[in-house]
Amino acid sequence: MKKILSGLVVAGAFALALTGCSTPAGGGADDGIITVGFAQTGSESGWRSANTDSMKAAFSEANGFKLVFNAADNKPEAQIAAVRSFINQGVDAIVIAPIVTDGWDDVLKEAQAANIPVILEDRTLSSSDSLYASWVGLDFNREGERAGEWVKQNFDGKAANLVILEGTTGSSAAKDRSAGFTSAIAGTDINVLDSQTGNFTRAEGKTVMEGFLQKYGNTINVLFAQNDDMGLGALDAIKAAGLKPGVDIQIVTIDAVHDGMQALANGEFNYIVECNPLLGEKVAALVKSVLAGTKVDKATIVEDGAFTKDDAIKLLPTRPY
Ligand code: GYE
Repeated sequence: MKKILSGLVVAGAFALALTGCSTPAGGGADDGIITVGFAQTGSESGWRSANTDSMKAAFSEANGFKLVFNAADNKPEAQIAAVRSFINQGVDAIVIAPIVTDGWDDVLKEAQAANIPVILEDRTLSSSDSLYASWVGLDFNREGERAGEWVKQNFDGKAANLVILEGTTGSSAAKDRSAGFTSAIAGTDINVLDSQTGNFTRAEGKTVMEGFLQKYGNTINVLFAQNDDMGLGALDAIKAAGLKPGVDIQIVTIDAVHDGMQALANGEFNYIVECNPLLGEKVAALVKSVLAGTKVDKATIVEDGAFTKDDAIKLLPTRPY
């Protein structure tokens, strides 16, 4: 923390003396603690909870951080306001999990003008990469493609009817998963009946699936939900319509959080493409490197797997989230 009140410095030095720690090099104005503002999307899904937990664990006091956490409830303007407030507070670094890709130029330029490095985690944004130091996340396009490859393998040649629950409109996760999925099923005879956003939440996944079932009845053969939570919401709608999820309507989702893996083990989901939320340690290491002036990669992609029912049964007992 650079901009610290002198009283706090004294208190901090006293605490350090008590615990036997030495004053950091340079002493005085810098207590060695790195203050990081983290602008999280919200708390829309199981994936998000696991990601928030991972970030809070990595940006702990024991690791030398003070974390200023904000969750924007999936409202892009609120997230930009949170970043602006981090700049005003004079934090040492800002981490953003961008809700949507667009609208970031101004606030990123403000951070740059204030000399505060920005590190992105999870989703990407559309601003020039000169406006942020680094990004760590997943290959959403490949995730969508893997889901599409599974649909192609199981349904091509059957004139199957498919519905899609998309993630948050304007998010890189939704855009790239849609693009990857569409390219994987291109040229097949799979018929996309409908595709609507369920905003990555269980509640909206359920409501939108209810609408699909009203409109298309039992002609739906397969559902692609762009995250587990929307798929889990859809399970309720499918059961309420008197249909058997996993059998009457086969389901492929993305994430592989605990409840999703449980549904897969139960035979209610048929396939899950993994999306790893445990990014905290990688982000914390990037923040330290950037602040130390070490050159870092502009992009770090974390590998994902994909799971069947048998995998889920085997892995469930040891899954960390
Ligand atoms: O798949 C979904 C969450 O951006 C990868 O956001 C993330 C997505 C994740 O709400 O569950």
